[in-house]
Amino acid sequence: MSEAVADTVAERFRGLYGADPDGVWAAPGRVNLIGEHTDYNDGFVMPFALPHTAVAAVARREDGVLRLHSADIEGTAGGVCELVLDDLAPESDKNWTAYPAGVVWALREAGHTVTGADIHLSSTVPAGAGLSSSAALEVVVALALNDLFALGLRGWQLARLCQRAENVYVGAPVGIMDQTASACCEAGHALFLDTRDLSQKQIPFDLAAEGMRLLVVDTQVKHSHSEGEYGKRRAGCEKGAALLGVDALRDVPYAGLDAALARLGDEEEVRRLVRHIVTENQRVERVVSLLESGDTRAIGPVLVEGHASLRDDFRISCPELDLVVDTALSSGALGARMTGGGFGGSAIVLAEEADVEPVTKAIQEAFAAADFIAPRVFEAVPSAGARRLR
Ligand code: GAF
Repeated sequence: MSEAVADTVAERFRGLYGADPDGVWAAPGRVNLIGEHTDYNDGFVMPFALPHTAVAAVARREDGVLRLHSADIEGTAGGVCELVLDDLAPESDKNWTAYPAGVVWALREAGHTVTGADIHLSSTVPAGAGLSSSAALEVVVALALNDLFALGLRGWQLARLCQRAENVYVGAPVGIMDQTASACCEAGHALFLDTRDLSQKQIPFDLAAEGMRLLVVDTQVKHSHSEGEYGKRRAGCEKGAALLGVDALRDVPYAGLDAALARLGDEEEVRRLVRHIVTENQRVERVVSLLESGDTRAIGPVLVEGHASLRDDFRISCPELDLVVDTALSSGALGARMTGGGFGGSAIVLAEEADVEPVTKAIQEAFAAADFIAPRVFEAVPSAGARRLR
């Protein structure tokens, strides 16, 4: 499978640039099992990698030029985009090319020697679906350049540089979860990540072996206009931390939540944000301990609590996401919740293998009855993180 993909992408590279690439790399999108919006609060997250990947065929250049091409990434103009490395400047590019160019900019800004590259990219990660298509693009380019320029950076270091590219070059105030997931996840595992110091633990997560499945339901509601709302939530969380006198909301312990909320007085909106973050961190810890003790089915209700908190306290759900969750639960699923940044995108559904068909059918029927666009449903199998294919 990855051999065939690498062949195709290398072949297209040759057609475009008239020479062989130096190598071919892949980096996946991700699904977040639990731990939403906690990553810019120094908290806990638990994503796993999807089989869907961004693939890059890359050749090194020495002349300070970066050439980028993709035939299948949304927003692709079609032709080869040629950039001069010394001219790369934050927020100068509003196209998809800002993600790979931003990575080159971030590497050079951090003092690494990158002298240019020819890149052809192809991706199967659905765009705008809350499954980290942008992080996959960033990480695959970072990994390729790390290898070709012998930079010696580790996965978490690449993730930090990719986050910087997205924060400063692209101009989106995202946290560190998606890039770390794409760079560091392992097949058959979910990644328990402490976003404060990026310490990690791979938690075995093989639902099929236990007779269950995890479905991704892409509502097809694109969340591309959500940056403003995302930034507002982030600013609200930072305000909460400042009012409570802590570095980040991660520092408010679950046992101290009521006291913290009382201190926030009539700051109703900030109180809701704080309550979500503090309870969400605790939910991640509960899920980790349930998985580690082999009580996998018991994570279902925790996912549902997480959805309620995102819907009612953080206020980032939408009718389509709520319909997936409500329908999944009423048709027999073990748990369900929205996943990713919110305002559209995807939900996840945990179900017994035997219930996958009826639950999927019920969701499809409910969407048709509500006159929503038909959702895209697929099984999420925890897959490998970023890697070199050849
Ligand atoms: C988006 C962001 F990119 C992540 O950093 C994270 O905040 C997530 O939304 C919400 O958990 O995917």
